[in-house]
Amino acid sequence: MSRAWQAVRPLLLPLLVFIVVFVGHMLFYKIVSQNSSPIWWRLYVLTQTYMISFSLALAFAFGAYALGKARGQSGKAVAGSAGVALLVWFTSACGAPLIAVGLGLVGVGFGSEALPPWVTAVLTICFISFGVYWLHRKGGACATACAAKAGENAGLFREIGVDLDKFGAQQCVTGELYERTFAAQQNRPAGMAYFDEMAGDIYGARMREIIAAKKEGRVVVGNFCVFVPEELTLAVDGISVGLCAGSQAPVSDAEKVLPRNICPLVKSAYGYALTKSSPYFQVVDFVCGETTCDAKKKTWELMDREIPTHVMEIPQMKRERDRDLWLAEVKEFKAKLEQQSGKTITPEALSKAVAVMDAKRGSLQRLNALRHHRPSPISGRDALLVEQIAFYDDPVRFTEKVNVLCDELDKRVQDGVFAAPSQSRRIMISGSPMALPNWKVHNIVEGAGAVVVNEESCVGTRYFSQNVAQSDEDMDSMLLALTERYMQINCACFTPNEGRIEQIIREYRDSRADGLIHYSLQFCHTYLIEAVRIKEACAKESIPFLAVETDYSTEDTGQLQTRIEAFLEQIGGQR
Ligand code: BJ8
Repeated sequence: MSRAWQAVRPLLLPLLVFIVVFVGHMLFYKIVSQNSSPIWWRLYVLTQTYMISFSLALAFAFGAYALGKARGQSGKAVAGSAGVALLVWFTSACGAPLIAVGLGLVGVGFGSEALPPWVTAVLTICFISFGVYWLHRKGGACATACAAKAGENAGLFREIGVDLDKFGAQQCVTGELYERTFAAQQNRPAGMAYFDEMAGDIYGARMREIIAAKKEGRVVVGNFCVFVPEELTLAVDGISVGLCAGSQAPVSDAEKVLPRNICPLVKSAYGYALTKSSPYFQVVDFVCGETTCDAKKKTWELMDREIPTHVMEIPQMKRERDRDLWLAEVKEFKAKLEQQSGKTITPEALSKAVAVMDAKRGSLQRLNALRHHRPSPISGRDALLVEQIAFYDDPVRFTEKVNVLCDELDKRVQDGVFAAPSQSRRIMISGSPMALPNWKVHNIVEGAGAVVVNEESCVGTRYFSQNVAQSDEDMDSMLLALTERYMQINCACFTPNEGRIEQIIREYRDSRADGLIHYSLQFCHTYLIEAVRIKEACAKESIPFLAVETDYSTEDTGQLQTRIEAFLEQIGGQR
C-alpha cells in the first residue's frame, strides 16, 4: 500500500459522513422552512444556517474519525475516543444551544437561547481541533513506550510493507496488557530490566537489528514450532524468530478467512500475516511451518499466499522409521537454508551453532532450576516473559542476560529474598504453548497469591530441556545427533506419548509444585484429549489437577478466575 494511500485512507469515511450530514441538514432545513425554491436557499444563506450544517457535519465526521481510530484498540482507548467524540459533539454543533443556555444561567446572554451560527462554527472547530490533538496524544499512541517507539520506526516498517494503521492499533492492546501484567508486581529482580526493555521495545531495537541484518544479506526465518532446528539457521549466519502468536488483536481479521473454531494461536499468526500488521512477519524471508496439527497443516497452504512457506513433515510416532523421516526433513530444511542464503553449512559452522543453542538452553535450564527453590526467587510471570523473549532475541546476548539474571537469583536465594511468601501455593502449568503476549493464566494464578514454578510447554521446558548429544565431527553424524535431540520433544501430536506423562510427573516433583493446571488452547484437540490421561496419571500420584481450556480473549477471565481460585483453595486445604 502506498504511503499516500495509507495517509488518506482513514479520512475517507469521515469525509463521506461530512458530505452526507451537510447535505442532509440542508435538505432538512428546506423541508422545515416550507419554502419553495429559491426562497429557502436565500434564507439558508442569510440566516447563516449553512454554518450550522457545517458544524453538525464536522462534529459527526469527527465522531466517525474517532471511532475509526479506536477500532481494534484496548477498552480504555475506545472509551477515551468515544468520550472525546461525545464531548466535542455536545460542546459544539448541537451542543451549542446547550452552552448558550448554560451561559444564560450565569448571566451571559446572546439575546436568544441559541448562539450565533458563526460562533457555533468557531466553537466546533476549536473543540474538534482539541479532540484530534487528544486522540493523537492519548488514544492513538496509547501512552505506551512501545507505540511511541513504533512511531520512530515507521519509515523502516513501511519499507518492509507493514500496514502501520493496523500495527499501531494492535500495539496499544499489547502495551496496555503488558503494563497490567508486569508493572503491578513488587520486588522484581533487577535483571528483569533487560527483558522488560525487550518486551516494551520488541518492535524497536531488536527489529532494527533484524532489518539491518537482512539488508546485509543474512537470511531471516520465521518458525512456528520448537521442532524446527534453529541450529541450522544459525549455521548459515541467519536469524531465527518464533512467530507463534499470542495476541487476540489479529484474530478477528483471521476469522474473515479461517473457520472460527480452530486454535487461537493459528488464527492470531495467520491474522498477522494476512493484515501485514507485524514487522516480524513482514521481515522474514520465509516461514517454516510443520504438520503437528490439522489447523497448522492446512493454514500453511493459505499462509504461503502471504509469505513463502516451507513445510516440514513432523512424524506422529517415535519409531525408527519416524526418526528417519525427521532426519530427511532436517536435511531438506538444511538444503532450503543453503539455497536461500547462498552458503554451504560446514561441520564447523554447525558445531558452533549447536554450542550457541546448547548454551542458550543451558541458561534457561539454570533459570528453571532456580524457580524450583522453595520459595521461588522469581515470579512465574517474569520467568514466562524470559521464556517468551527467547524466541526473538539474539541467542548469544540472550544467554548472557539470562545468566546475569540467574546470578542475581542465586544471590536472592542466599539472602532470603523471594518473589512470594513461603506459604504461597506453587503451581506447575502444563500444555499448549503461551506465545507472547499471552500471560492470561499466569496472571490469574499469581493474582490469586500463588506462584507458577514450571511450564511443561513449548514456551517452557519442551523448548530447552535437552541438549544435543556429542557426536563425530562429520556432517552426517551431526545431523543425526540433531535429529535425535529434536525427536525427544514430547508434543501431544505424538501417539502414544508416554514420554510426556513421565516428563510432567518428573517436572512436577522437581519443581516442588503443590498442584498442576493443564492448559489447553481452545480447539487444540491433541492437548485437550491428552489431558484425560494426564488427569488419570495425576490422580494415581495424588497430584491436585485442574484442566482449563481458553483462548486469547478476555471473555472467560472471570470464569477462569473463579475456577482457579477454587482450585487454589482446595490445594491450601490439602497442605
Ligand atoms: S511441539 S505444541 S510448538 S506443535 S497450533 S498443536 S496449540 S492446535 S503449537 Fe506446538 Fe510444536 Fe507441538 Fe510445541 Fe495445538 Fe494450536 Fe496446533 Fe499448537
